[in-house]
Amino acid sequence: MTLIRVPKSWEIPENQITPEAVYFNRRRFLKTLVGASILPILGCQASSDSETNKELAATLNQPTVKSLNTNPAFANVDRPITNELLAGQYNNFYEFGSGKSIWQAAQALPTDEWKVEVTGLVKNPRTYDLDDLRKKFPLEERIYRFRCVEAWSMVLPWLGFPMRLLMEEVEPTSKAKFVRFTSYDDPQIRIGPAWSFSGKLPWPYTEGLTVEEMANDLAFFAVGIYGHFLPKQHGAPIREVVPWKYGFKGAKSIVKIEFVETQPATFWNTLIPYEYKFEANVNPDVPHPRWSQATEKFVGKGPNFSWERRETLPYNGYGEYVAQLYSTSRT
Ligand SMILES: Nc1nc2c(c(=O)[nH]1)N[C@H]1C(S)=C(S)[C@@H](COP(=O)(O)O)O[C@H]1N2
Ligand SMILES: [Mo]
Repeated sequence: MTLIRVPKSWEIPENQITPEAVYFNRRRFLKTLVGASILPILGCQASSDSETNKELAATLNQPTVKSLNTNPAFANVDRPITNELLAGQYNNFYEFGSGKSIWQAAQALPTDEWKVEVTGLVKNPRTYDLDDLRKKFPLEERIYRFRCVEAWSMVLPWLGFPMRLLMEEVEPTSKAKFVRFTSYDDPQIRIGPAWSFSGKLPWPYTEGLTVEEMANDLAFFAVGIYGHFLPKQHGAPIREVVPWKYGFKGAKSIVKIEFVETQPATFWNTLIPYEYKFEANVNPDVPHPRWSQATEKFVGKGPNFSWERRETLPYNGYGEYVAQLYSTSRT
């Protein structure tokens, strides 16, 4: 094996660091150096330890969503649904750590007394509690491709409702051009980093869309996954799902939805604007500044992690739904 000197963190130029990927990649690098199996790095430790496996399964075993219909337009995709145990142990949720293995730490998220405030430029401001989120809007299942900006992908069966139904209830005014989503944040509970090589992390996690994007058929609020209400690691009790955009656009554990006039500041775009754009549509032709986006590593049926190399599709395969949003609004 070639001996490579691992640069100290202070020797790595800032432009080589992705906050989203750095800890994971450096861990992988270190493990490779010591000749360890690749499996623990991919989050497979659970498969070899039945106690941990049981604990993981318990976190996923949320109440079942009853009388569920799969929306026929989103019942099939061109690849298998990702194994539930794999999706539930390989997550991005920076509030609970910068690695992928946050599922245990995320159990500290307090979801029982949840409230989501819908505010800003709307005719009917509302606050929804947990029961409203689960019962007010008719729930459906949608099987969507999911593409992280880090070039891994999954297929996930979400349960929830189109964002448009919420818009119809709160009625954004004609001044509202954007929406901003804010994730739950309690510095007492958050164990994720406060700083990265690019600066101070702008907690709480925030994301945003244009109101046209939010009104699109695909834009979805998920309250469940795999037939159950959301486990905490997936962003309980409500998160955004916008499958034509990179994964970081989908804020988890939302507490506030705000309609605003100008493009809102968002978490990754504030931290590293040249790497994480506000729009962030999946586009195989536009490389990330430090890696290609032409292909992705797909996590499939399992039961163990295996990474299948696939071509990345423009708009993650959803161009027929969303391409017109961009050709007409920006000529
Ligand atoms: N609040 C919050 N939401 C978040 C993130 C996060 O760190 N915090 N990570 C994002 C990223 S980068 C991805 S890829 C997805 C991961 O969703 P999953 O773990 O349910 O697959 O969540 C997104 N939403
Ligand atoms: Mo991501």
